[in-house]
Amino acid sequence: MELLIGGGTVVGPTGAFRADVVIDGEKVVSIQEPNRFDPGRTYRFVDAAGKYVIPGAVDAHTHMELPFGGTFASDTFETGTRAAAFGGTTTIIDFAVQRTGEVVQDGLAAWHQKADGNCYIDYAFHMILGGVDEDALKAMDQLVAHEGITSFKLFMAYPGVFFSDDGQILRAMQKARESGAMIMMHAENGPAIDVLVRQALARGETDPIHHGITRPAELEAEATSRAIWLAAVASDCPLYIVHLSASQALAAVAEARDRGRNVFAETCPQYLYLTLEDQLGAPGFEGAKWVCSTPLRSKHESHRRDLWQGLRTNDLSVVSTDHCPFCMKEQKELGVGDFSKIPNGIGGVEHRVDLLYQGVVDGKLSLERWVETIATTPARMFGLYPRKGVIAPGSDADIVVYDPNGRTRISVETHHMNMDHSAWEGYEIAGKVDTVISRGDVLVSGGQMHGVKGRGQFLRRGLSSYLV
Ligand code: DUC
Ligand code: ZN
Ligand code: ZN
Repeated sequence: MELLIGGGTVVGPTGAFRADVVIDGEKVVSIQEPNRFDPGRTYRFVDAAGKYVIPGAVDAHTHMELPFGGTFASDTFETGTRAAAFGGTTTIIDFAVQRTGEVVQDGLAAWHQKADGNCYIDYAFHMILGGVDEDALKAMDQLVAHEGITSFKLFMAYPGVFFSDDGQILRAMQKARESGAMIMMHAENGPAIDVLVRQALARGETDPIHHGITRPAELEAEATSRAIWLAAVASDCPLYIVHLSASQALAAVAEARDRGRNVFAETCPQYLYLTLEDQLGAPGFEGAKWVCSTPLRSKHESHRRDLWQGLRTNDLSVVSTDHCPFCMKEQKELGVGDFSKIPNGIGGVEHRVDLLYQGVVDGKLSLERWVETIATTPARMFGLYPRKGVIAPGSDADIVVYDPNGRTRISVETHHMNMDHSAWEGYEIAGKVDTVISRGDVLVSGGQMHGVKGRGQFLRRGLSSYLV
């Protein structure tokens, strides 16, 4: 029986209009004038009166079970995708990992094994390259041609762990340029950061706030510029800067885009709302909850204002979470007395749709731009469009009914992520995820999960829609 989402306002990047959406099986079949449904047919009905009907959100940056700092990110694909669904995200793109010294295809196979049969929502992978050598370069072509993986993350940070030097980066960019793949860059100058970290620890500066102080905005800006120029040398290789947090890095991206370069960037909710002083600088060891890289920036500088502006001007095209949760107990605690040992990451896969909707309520984003940055652009950026990211005939029926009259209060008591704290404890949002539909299944309604683990499918991705 067809499913009809009736009486709502359908929102997409180009506008919002009253319409009913009809779903047959896993696909959207029509978007039609309200109340004009065929009287001779019976439908299952989702009442969207007074609510927004938006494409299921696509989180292009998550790290389920990431090995990091001697431990693993605390959400599995099971717990993480379930939490994502509660928050209105119906697709994640997670980062498969090639550890240094490991064969790329082995790293990918291990990631499939973690995810296969465990996901509540659809998922795809980027590939982290922990070592660019001849084999890895060949593997890039193979992954693009045969595995549906068309983006590769490199690190200018974390020497000895994921770090690639400039020569390795250039070679990977040249390879990506040939196939049309996207290079995703963690842009921070790791060797310089390591010097500052050692100096701070030698001075006895061990609290979590020093994680942020030793990763200054200048070293994000420097690495971002260097990545942009290396991509230019690689004949304008497509480049996507992940988790951009600093105004100076944003300026480098904006300048490159003004020069017509294939340069894109994302930011994350934590950089739009949270700060070095208020969160990372919380008393005692509390600040460890907000240790992530790139770090939260100072509230006395213009970062947050500039990031919101960058979202409006499209110099920031995407909002992802960089969901990388660690519990305080036994995980973040590894860094008591030495901030450099705190596993880096914030969990937020459940909250991105709400947190960005608050930007609409606050007048910082339009309704259309909200949908574009959380759903449509990530789908287009990473080769999932038009299957994902849009409500259109033929697209997957991944749909969120969002209630602008509802309220959401974020707390560890009510979230679904596998974390013993919330980075967003007490945050109130003037809106609420009402119903979440994934490939035609009503996954979440009435605050309950109706889906089962393992229903989520692996998505083979094409090339980015933004490249000519
Ligand atoms: N940043 C984080 O905060 N966590 C995992 C890896 C990264 O780049
Ligand atoms: Zn990163
Ligand atoms: Zn990340």
